[in-house]
Amino acid sequence: MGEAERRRMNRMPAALAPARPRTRRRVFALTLLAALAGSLVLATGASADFITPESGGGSANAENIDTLYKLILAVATVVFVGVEGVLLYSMIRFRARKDAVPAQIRGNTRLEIGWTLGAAGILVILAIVTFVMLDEIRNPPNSDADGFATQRIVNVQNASAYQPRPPNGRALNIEVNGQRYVWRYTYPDGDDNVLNNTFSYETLVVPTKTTVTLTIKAQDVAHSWWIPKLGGKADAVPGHTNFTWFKVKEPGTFRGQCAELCGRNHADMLAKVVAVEPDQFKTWLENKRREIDANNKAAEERRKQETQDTAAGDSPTEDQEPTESETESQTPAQDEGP
Ligand SMILES: [Cu+2]
Repeated sequence: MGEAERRRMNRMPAALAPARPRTRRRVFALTLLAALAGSLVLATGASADFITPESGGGSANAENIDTLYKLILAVATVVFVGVEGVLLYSMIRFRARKDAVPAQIRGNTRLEIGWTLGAAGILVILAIVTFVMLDEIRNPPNSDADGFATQRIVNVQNASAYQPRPPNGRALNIEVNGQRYVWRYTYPDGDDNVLNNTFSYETLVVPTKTTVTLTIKAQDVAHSWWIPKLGGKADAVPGHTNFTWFKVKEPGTFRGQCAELCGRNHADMLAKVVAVEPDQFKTWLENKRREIDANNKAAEERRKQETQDTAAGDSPTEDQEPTESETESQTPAQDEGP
């Protein structure tokens, strides 16, 4: 008997052995359990903010993005577990050895129409829910009654994108300017001249309960504004104005960073949003204004001093020119010389 023949003979009893339903059921149960456990580990609650978007600032856009993501993830998990479950069950339950003739079944029209309509129905429902929620994600709400007093948003120059604004048209509109490698924030002051506005770098201070709209620009290369807990990213592109918004409920600090590789020190381009109570914000804004004014005044004095010094002599070394009395006292001494 040849080697191949013997192997074939040895395999025969196994192929003909009667099914062992209890073992199969146990394998199936264990597999299903593993699949369920796996999907639970991947599910939202077990790993909050790990696979789902961050939120927590109370800003409706970030919350809605997060909710929408979790909703779709839940539906997808149910579909995944269902499909994989049926697949694994069929593989184990109807497993057959070589040469077995499978049951001859042709298509089941009712079943096929059923799962086609089912899948389409799930997609339609998800699409409707998405479009309903998209409105609250894109369009800012009004500030709360006890929020910071804001002005009407005026049209931004060179705005080439749609600027969402609250129903009453009022918001604290702050310009975010990306530059290598820092974020600059310009706060509104009510007049058309932006050169004398209050500004800050890196840390953006905002009032709570107030709709903050951001006008996002870049002055050198493309950057990307991103504070994960306050919503999605917004690209800062030279020559183009982008918009986003947020409305923070409670005071807090929200960190982020530039999300577009913009050069050697891209990693240092951090951003921080500090939300404070509206009256605290008012005080901060006034203090910042005073600080900037004081610095401007000091710079002006220095400039004036330098102008005077330059007028007094042609070169800086001549600034230390001896005074008249010194000159007089020196001159006779020189004259007394031999
Ligand atoms: Cu950058």
